[in-house]
Amino acid sequence: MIDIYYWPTPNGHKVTIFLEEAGVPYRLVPVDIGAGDQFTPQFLEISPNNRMPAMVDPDGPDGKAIAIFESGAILIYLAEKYGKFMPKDTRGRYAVIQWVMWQMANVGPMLGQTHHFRMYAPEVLKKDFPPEEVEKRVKYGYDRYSNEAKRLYAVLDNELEGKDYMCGEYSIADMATFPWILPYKRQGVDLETEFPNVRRWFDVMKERPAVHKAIEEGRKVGETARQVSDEERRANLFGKRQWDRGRPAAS
Ligand SMILES: N[C@@H](CCC(=O)N[C@@H](CS)C(=O)NCC(=O)O)C(=O)O
Repeated sequence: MIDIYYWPTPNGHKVTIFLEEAGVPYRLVPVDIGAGDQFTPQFLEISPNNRMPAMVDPDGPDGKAIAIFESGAILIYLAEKYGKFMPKDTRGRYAVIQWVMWQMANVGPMLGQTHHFRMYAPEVLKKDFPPEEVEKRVKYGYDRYSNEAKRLYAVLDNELEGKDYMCGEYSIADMATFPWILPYKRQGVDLETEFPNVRRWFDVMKERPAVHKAIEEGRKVGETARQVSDEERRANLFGKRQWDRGRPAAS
């Protein structure tokens, strides 16, 4: 059975949405990123960038196990293995792959930074600075990534004009992008008035039973989160480097 090294985050949801949609059995191996599981030697063996999700398929292309990290690579692998959610002709295939790459290179990293500067940076800074100073320090990143978020929503909105899904047919491009749009309110985005095509697509995606199930399964995994101090959680998520976990420091 396919093992997904997983925590209920947008990048994790992408993969479970595919597996639920395709009806492929899988097992979730929790990687509690707040508690630092992403730094264990066993996990780094399959995901050297210390990020989840990662996948181990015991039944790889040559009959041997294969490990893959990066959610976009996992989606492409699964789409090819199961012959689903990606067209087979070269033109259609690359139409989907380019939007998966767009999500991976833009939507994930930029909206991740949007979350960081709108939510986490103020939380971290308020430990050391008074509110006016926090606001001053956070403002550049806050504005920069909130604007970038809107730019990306506009790109998506244009692409969805007159279409049910990003590439016409439902595909891994939608599965990759939707989980990052789910927390749109946190990104300071108003779907209703500014991005009507995204709103329509969002509502369709949210109602898909497999999407629902994937997010629900994720919620259950989230309930297993271990108790760690705020300080430890922040260090794991925003500061820790692999060499803090036993690797020699760079000189
Ligand atoms: N480009 C990677 C990004 C993965 C990623 O950033 N995962 C986050 C959670 S969404 C993570 O593992 N964070 C742990 C950490 O920051 O140490 C992918 O799409 O798989």
